[in-house]
Amino acid sequence: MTVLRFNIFLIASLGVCCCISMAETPDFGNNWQNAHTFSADGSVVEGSLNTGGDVDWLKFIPSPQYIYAVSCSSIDAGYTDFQIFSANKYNSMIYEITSEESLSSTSFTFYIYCETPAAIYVKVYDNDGDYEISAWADRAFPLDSYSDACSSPHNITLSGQTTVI
Ligand SMILES: [Ca+2]
Ligand SMILES: [Ca+2]
Repeated sequence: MTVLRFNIFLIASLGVCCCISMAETPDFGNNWQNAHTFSADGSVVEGSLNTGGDVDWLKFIPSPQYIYAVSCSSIDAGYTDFQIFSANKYNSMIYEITSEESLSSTSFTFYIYCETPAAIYVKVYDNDGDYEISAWADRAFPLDSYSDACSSPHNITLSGQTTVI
C-alpha cells in the first residue's frame, strides 16, 4: 500500500514537473542584455506576454555564412509585435533588421543573412498572450568578395547624371 501511494505521488510529481518545464519559467528577460538563449535548430520556443506590459527578449547564435529563417507566431487572438535585431561583432550593441511591415501580422517568417556568428535577437511585446518562435539554418551561402575593413574598401564606379537638389 505504501509503495502504491509512493508511485502515485511520484507520477503526480512528474506530471507537475513536465508542465512546469514547458512553461516560460522564469519570465524571459525584459531587455536585450538578459535575453533568453534558444537553439536555432527548428524547435519551437513557447512564451507568454504577461499582463502589465511584459516584454520578452530571446536570442540565438547563428553559424556564420548561413541564411537563417526566424518564424514568429501569435497564438492568442490579436497580434503580437515582433522585432528582430542583430548584435555587432563585439556583442556590445544591437540594431534592428526588421521593418514596421513585418510586425503587423499574427505570423511571419523572416530570413537573415548571417555572415558572422553575431547574436540574433527577437523582441516580443504588445498584447498579452502566448506566442511561438523558432529559428533554423535555411541554407549556406558563400562569402562575398568585398573587404570587411574600411581601410581597403571595394571601389565602385558611378555612372550617369548626378542631380543636386
Ligand atoms: Ca514573458
Ligand atoms: Ca519578460
